[in-house]
Amino acid sequence: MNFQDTIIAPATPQGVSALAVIRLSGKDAITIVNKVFDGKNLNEQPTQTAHFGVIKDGDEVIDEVVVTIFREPRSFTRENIAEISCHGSPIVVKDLIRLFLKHGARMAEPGEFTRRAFLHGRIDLAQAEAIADIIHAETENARQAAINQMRGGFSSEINHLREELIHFASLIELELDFGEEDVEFAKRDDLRQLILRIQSYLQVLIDSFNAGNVIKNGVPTVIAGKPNAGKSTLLNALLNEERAIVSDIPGTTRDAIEDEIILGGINFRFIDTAGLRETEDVIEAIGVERTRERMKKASLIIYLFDLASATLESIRGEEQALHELNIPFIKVGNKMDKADPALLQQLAQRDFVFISASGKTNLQTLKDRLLNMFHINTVKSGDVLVTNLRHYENLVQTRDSLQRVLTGLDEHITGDFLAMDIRQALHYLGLITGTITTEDLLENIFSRFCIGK
Ligand SMILES: Nc1nc2c(ncn2[C@@H]2O[C@H](COP(=O)(O)OP(=O)(O)OP(=O)(O)O)[C@@H](O)[C@H]2O)c(=O)[nH]1
Ligand SMILES: [Mg+2]
Repeated sequence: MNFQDTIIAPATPQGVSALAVIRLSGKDAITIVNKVFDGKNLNEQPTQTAHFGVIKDGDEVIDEVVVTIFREPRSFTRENIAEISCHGSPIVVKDLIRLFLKHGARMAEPGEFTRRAFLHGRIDLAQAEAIADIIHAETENARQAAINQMRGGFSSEINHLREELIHFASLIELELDFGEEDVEFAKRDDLRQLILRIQSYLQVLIDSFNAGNVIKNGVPTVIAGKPNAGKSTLLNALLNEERAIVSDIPGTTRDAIEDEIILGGINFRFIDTAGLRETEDVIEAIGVERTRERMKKASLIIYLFDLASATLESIRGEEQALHELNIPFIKVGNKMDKADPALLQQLAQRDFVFISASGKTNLQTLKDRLLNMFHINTVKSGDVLVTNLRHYENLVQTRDSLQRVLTGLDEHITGDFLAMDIRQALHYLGLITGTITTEDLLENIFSRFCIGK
């Protein structure tokens, strides 16, 4: 990838719309557009201004447009940018892009605009990742969490703490230069105080990841149970849609069927599965195997018991197997309309939610239970939440390295070892905001953007 080039990409989705926007960024962005723009001389216009005119290929008018220009460094990429608002026809967009390619622009790679913004110091890596999250946010909460991160989030605090730590690291390294002499430039007590301060900040961020992850990625929730328990009926009832086939023949569902709904600001992805049983049917057996795999990977299991046919003994056996999975679950007794009152009595103290999926009875109780598993408040402007696994992992690594520094201080280890652990912590902190990067990491992050971002 050559960052000297001037790049171009549509900034709006493909398809017919009232307007479409094409964006160019790079040294020649404005001059390239100026070559084909009939209106004013764009090269003489100040930054942050919009200009009406027509774009011509030779004598042929391609479209009437508005060109907005941003001059470096006052633009998103800190390069010259020209944004062309044209009519929202795929043909117009294609013809305009082809014309600009002919005049020296090249197609942008996915995420290249944002990558340039990062390379020019306009945003840090965590903010760049937040931009992708904003685009992909599916709930109000996810959007707000991403906006907060893009607007600075924990980046500035982390950079600040990192600088304080660098200060100590260099003092300790200076001590090492004095070799034999017994000097101490870095006051050990001050260092300990600083690390304790950083640790408590890191811990708040680390603890926020549980909620952050749920907010950003939703909760994959597997609906499991024996054949005919009413799993597909429940999925349909939750979705308010006849999504899965329901029948009184055990073994109806084979492939997993999934769909999402937003409850209380959280995106739940419900996965209806094949009923659990030993079976001679080869296809059904594959389905059952898949159910077991899905259950192991779920964040939550809604386990359905068929109260019309279960006994206390059979229920105990299923409960046992469910506990062994070690995954959060909700025990749901379905077909309460057909249940033996004596059985209901026996189960009363065993933490069941009783519903009738076909009668849509008590579904609200089940939904409340779902939400209660996740204590998530509405995300407000300014709340700092870690939603990104990469950030979370680096925060944990930083905390662990700093813990080694603290232990080292307690054991009065020598400066060179202290310095090593501090450097390690600095490394992980730097990875979060992108002070330290590798080509692979950048490739990995930006390739997940769409073209034009
Ligand atoms: N009486 C009663 N019947 C129900 C209830 N919920 C589901 N059923 C019936 O139970 C039968 C099985 O329902 P399904 O939803 O297909 O069951 P399933 O768990 O998906 O079954 P498999 O896909 O075979 O594993 C159907 O005849 C439903 O109409 C309920 O609350 N009460
Ligand atoms: Mg089913």
